[in-house]
Amino acid sequence: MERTVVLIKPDAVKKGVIGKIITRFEEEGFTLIAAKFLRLPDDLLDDWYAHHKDKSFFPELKSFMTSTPVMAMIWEGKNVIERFRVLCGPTDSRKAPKGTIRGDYGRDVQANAIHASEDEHAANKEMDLMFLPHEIQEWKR
Ligand code: IDP
Ligand code: MG
Repeated sequence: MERTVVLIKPDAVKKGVIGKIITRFEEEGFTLIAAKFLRLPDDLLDDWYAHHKDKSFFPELKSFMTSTPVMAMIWEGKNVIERFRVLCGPTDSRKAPKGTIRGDYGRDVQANAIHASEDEHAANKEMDLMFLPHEIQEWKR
């Protein structure tokens, strides 16, 4: 079964909407198979956002992403990668329609409430960076 990695980012953690975001995924019928609440290490962020490491906004992005702990999760289900990207909405929260997670809870292009893996390659990389094998629970809803 397909898996994706989600981070509930510091802006959404500060807003107190962790539960509301998780509820959306539960109501869609997806299965939570791993979760932890942690402050992201600096070197993990370098790997996670390697595609942005030369951008001018990278230092600010890192300080935003470490401003509170984040809720990191793996979710499982049919087409979960694509489905979660749709539920999140576009990167820039100001352009994200109401009803999407970023449209409802995000603020701008950086503080956009949530991360969800872009594709299977990213999902595999992010699972390896974030979770140890014994932290992933195999179960069926
Ligand atoms: P995605 O999260 O929708 O996949 P990416 O382009 O992979 O978007 O960017 C990763 C994260 O980097 C975004 O979610 C956002 O928090 C941050 N980011 C992207 N572009 C900008 C920017 O132009 N300014 C500030 N932060 C940005
Ligand atoms: Mg991305």
